Amino acid sequence: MYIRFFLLCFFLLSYFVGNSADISIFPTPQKVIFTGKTFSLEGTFWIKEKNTDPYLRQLLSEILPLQKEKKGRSPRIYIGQIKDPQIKKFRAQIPEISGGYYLSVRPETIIIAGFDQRGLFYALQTLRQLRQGNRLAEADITDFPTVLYRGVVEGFYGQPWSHEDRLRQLRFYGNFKLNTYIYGPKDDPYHSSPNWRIPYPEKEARQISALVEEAKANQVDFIWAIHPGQDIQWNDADRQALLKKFEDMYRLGVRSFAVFFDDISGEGTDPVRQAELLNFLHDRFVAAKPDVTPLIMCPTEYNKSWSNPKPGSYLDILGENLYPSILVMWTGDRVISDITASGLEEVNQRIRRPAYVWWNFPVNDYVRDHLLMGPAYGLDASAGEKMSGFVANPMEKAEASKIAIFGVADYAWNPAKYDSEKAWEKAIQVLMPNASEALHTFAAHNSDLGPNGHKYRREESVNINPEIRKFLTAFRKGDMPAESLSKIRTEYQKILTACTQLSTTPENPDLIREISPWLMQFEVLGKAGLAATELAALSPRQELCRYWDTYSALIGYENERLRIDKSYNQNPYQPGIKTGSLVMQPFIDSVRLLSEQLFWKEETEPAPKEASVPRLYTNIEQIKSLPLQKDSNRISLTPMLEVIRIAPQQYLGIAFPYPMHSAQLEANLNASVSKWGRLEISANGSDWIPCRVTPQGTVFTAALPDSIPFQYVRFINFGPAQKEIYLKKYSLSSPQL
Ligand code: 14T
Repeated sequence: MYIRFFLLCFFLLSYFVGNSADISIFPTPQKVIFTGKTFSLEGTFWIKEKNTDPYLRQLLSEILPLQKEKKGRSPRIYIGQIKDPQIKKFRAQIPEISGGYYLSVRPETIIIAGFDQRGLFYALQTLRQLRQGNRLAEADITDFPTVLYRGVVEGFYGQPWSHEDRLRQLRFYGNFKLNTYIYGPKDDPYHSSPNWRIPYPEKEARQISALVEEAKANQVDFIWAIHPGQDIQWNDADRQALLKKFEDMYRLGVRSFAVFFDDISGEGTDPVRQAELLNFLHDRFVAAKPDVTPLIMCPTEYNKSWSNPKPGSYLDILGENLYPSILVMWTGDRVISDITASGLEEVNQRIRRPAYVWWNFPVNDYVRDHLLMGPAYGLDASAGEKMSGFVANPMEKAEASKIAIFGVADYAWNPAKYDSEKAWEKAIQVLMPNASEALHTFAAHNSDLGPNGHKYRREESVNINPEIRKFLTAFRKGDMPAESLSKIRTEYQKILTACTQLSTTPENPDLIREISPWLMQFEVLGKAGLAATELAALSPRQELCRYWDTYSALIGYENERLRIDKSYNQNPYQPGIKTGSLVMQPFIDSVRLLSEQLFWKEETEPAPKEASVPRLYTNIEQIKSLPLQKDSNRISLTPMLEVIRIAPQQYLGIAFPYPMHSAQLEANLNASVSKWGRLEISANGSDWIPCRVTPQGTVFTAALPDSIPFQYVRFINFGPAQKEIYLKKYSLSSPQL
């Protein structure tokens, strides 16, 4: 009895001792016991079995010094899968799930037992993390993934990842136990309409084969996705074209496939046809080959807010018609969405299977001027059991996406124990072990997306934010809490130090290359922040010269910021470079504005508060939170990638805070609108005057008259039917802006 009690105490104690030592394994294992002890790797290791898989032997030798024969006190290694005789004794300890493993590390014996080849590979990844320099930590680990398929879907709009990006990704996935990479970049012509029917050119084909190989070596399933819905004909010719393309890809080595029906309109959206096609591909392709894995499909109604809730509609039809083996993707309650257990329960009922989660984070194709490098949070600890897979859609910047992907690896392996903050810290250390503090500072201030059409936001600058709020509240009342200001100053100083470190570190050159324009902007932010804190501390009455110098310096940095914003990353969607946009930049703007007010007070008129600005004017719910983009002399609705449904009497336009005359409008709604659409202006928002437009394909322009001042301009559907448009361009230029 007593002995048992002592044993229990011993185990509990050693567990905590082990945890407090500096060992952390990622993704977080299901069950770990550390003894708290480590032992030296000096004595070499031997494997008794002669016929250990050479690939495994190679992997193992990269972690431990191996020898063929027993010499002296060298520890013995047992390595194998559950079916192998050499680990028969340990069978009971191995979780019977693909990827499951049992790992026991002691100075006398090391047991590396996988349920399957993948489990064995994962046991070795864990073993690598138990090594600390020349010592190995003693441990007993029983581990398996909670979510079966875990990884990344390269599914964003914009420049697809390069071949080298992808190779680096696949190695990273192997290291952190992700087993899925879905290839589906929207801007690969051979993935989407109309060229999905055409085989890849030779070079691209060879690269895909190379990726398949690299994926295999890292125990990752390479899944090739096709996106045929925008122009698919529901006839035998297109069905055969798809089959043929799959055969082409099979010949290149691909063994896993997906079909995406997202972001399309028209004929292709029919759920009966979609299910028929998927079932056909299953029968004729998947079932006919010995080594092809179950199909994955992305539905057209891939999130709750876009799905018809009526029983028996789209999702229920898929649920009923699709073979049970076919996996169905889902982004959550919205396009960009946190993931909840209850949300999944709802959709699972309809699609009659556990959803395969497509998480739209850290994808930034709708906020391309921001980097999303903060923690991956908003993932329900209890949702793991309710999904068949979990894949993240990343940024165009592959290396920078790894921070979030690391979080995804940790979450999907063990959702119940996921700690987004810890995973974030660890990811940063993994990406830049020697400059982690600098990367930490950069990532902490490059997390939020800014205002966007999806209303998805992230925390940013969380440690300093309370101090900044406190300071500004006091400063607005005429106080100047010096201690608070000094803390803020230190943070901007930290930003500058981080910039120096990041731009000189030899670590991770690919990451540095990707973030380099943001790094330039970050440095300007640091300098402007220092100038702002200095300005805040000065009295315009007593220190006029210094006040003026500091103010001028601040304006100089402001101009530098705008120059960078206008020179780099000039994509047509969200051009520019934003950094620290939630907290650190607004602090600078506020201090500047308040200082100006302080300075002008008593001298002359008070400086104008922020003037009211043009607003989006629409009654279409789908786009109500879409931000406007302001340029010199031009204001635009932010272009959108999604289909916009515009019902009769619905409109989209701009409302101005002052009367406008002589403006030039240019719009491209990707539709010919002359039969049902009209451009109108109004002075008061109730009496409308139609304008003459000049159509040219799907583009139309209009010269808005200078005889009639107007405060509203709108495009309205005056026809009897709902129409589908895309917001490719909608901008108004005027010298008044
Ligand atoms: F298939 C999906 F699950 C999905 O999310 N599709 C796209 C995806 O390729 C894109 O990267 C992501 C983020 O922009 O959103 C989906 O596409 C959209 C969604 C929209 F709401 C494209 C335009 C939208 F307006």
